Amino acid sequence: VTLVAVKPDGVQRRLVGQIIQRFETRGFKLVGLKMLQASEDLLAQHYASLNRKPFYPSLLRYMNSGPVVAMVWEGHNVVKSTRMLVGDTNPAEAKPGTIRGDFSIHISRNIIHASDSVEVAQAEIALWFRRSELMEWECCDHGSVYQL
Ligand code: IDP
Repeated sequence: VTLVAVKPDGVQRRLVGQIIQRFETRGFKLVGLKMLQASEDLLAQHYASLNRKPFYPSLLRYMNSGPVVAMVWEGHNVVKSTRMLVGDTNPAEAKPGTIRGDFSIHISRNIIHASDSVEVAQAEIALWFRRSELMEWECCDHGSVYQL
């Protein structure tokens, strides 16, 4: 499982539907979804590893500037595959066909977050979601997406 969040610029630009569609059509399973205004406390924990970067204060202001849509996606190799779907952190380096490469231009407004390792994903999901907000369900097309 991995954490994905449409950042405030992605919500403002009405890209939520297109972003969800990319994960659904790929075959991943949605197990958590909510819209929220991220608190400064949540964001400080989420971006703790970046707190010495010069862009950190503006990053927190950006992420706190409006609602975000947080999601948890499940599937084979989902952390790595999601990073590939999302594209490079800097949209100028992100390939066309990736979410950042198709929908964004500047690193400070790159529209989406995705966990960058399995360990980080576990910690981020625990930070953003309660256990009761995560659904366990069977996709009826499981045998068509994966080898039986
Ligand atoms: P990631 O989001 O691809 O995992 P990180 O290096 O963890 O990339 O950076 C977190 C977020 O901080 C980026 O998605 C971007 O919004 C912002 N950021 C990273 N580097 C810069 C920068 O040089 N200028 C402005 N914002 C940046």
